[in-house]
Amino acid sequence: KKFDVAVVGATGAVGETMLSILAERDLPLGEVYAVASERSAGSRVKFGDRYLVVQDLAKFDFSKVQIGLFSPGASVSKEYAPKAAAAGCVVIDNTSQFRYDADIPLVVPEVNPHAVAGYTNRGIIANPNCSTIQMLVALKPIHDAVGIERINVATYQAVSGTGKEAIEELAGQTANLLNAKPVESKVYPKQIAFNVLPHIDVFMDNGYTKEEMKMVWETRKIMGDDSIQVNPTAVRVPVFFGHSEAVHIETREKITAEAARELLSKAPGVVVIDERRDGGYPTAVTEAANHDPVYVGRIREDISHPRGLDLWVVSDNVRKGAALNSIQIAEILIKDYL
Ligand code: A2P
Ligand code: 11C
Repeated sequence: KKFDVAVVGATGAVGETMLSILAERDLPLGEVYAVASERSAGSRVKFGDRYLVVQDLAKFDFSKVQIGLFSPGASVSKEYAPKAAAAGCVVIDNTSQFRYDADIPLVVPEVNPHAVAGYTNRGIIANPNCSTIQMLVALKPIHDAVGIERINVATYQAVSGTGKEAIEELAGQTANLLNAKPVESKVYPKQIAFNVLPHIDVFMDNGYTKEEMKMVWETRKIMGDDSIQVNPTAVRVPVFFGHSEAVHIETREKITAEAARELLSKAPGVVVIDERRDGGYPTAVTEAANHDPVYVGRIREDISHPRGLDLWVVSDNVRKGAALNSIQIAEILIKDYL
C-alpha cells in the first residue's frame, strides 16, 4: 500500500526539510504534493532529484492524500487542518495551534509513541515545540529510571526556529556589520547578529514567554505526568541551525553521572558525546546541524543538590525539532494504524 502526502508550508524552512527527509527515508510514498500560499503557487521546490510545482492551499483538494504534514503557521493550520481532516486526511501539525487540546495527541516517537492512537479523535496529531522535543528525548530514559521532579532549563535557540525571514535577518545583519554598514531589525525586536536575546514568542502575564510556557505544558502532556515542575528561560542566539540547552534536573532517587551516561548511550535517538576534555561535547554547528540525533554531553552531578544532574542537550531544531519528528510520527501511523 502506498500513501499520498501533502506538505503544507512546503516553501518554508521546515517544509523544505520535510521534503528532503521524505526523499531520504524509506516511506511507502505515492504522490507527494507541495502546498503553500497563493504567493508561491506555481513556483518549484526540490524533492529528491526532482522538483514539485507548489500548489495553492486555498484550492488544494485534501481528499487526494492520506497524510498532511502541516507547517504553515498556527493561524493557517487553525483554518485548514480541520478541513483537511474532514476530507479524510490525517494531519500531523507542526504549529502550536492544537497542542494543548486534550483530545489531540502530542507525540515524540521516542517518548510516547502509543499516543498516536488518538489521531482518530479529530484526525489531527500535534508535533511539539522543538525545544521540548530534544529535551524530552534526552530526559525520558532518566525519568523512567529514577523519576524527574523538577527541570531547570536555559535554551540557546537558533534563528531557523523563527523561519526563513529570520535566517535572512541574521545573515544580512552579520554581513552589514562586517562591512561597517548600519543594521535594521525587522523580525526580532533587537539586533540578533553578535547578540543574545532573552525573549522567544510573546510575553505572558506571569513574566515567562510563551516559548517557555510551551516547555512546561508540553513536558507534562508528553511525559503523561502533571507533577513535573519545569522552569525554563528561552534565549535566541546568533546560530542558524541547532538549538542547545543547559538542562538541570532534580530526580526522585539519586542517579550518578555514570549511570545516566550509560542509560543515555543506549537510548533511542540519542548520541552521547561526553569526554571531559577540550571539545569533548556536542555543539549546534559541529555536530547537530543537518543530522538527526539528539546529542548529549557535559553530564555531571550537580554540586549544589543531592539529587541534581546537569546535561547539555543539542539537536537540529528544524530536523528533530520539527520535520523529522513529524515524519517519524507519519511512519508510526503508516506502520501501525493506516
Ligand atoms: P509562502 O512561501 O507561500 O508564504 P517559514 O516558517 O519558513 O517562514 O515558512 C512558512 C511557510 O508557511 C511557507 O511555506 C509559507 O508559504 C507558508 N504559509 C504562510 N502563510 C500561508 C497561507 N496563508 N497559506 C498557505 N501557506 C502559508
Ligand atoms: C523557535 N521553538 O525556536 C520556536 C519555533 O511552537 O512550533 C517553533 C514554535 C512552535 O523559535
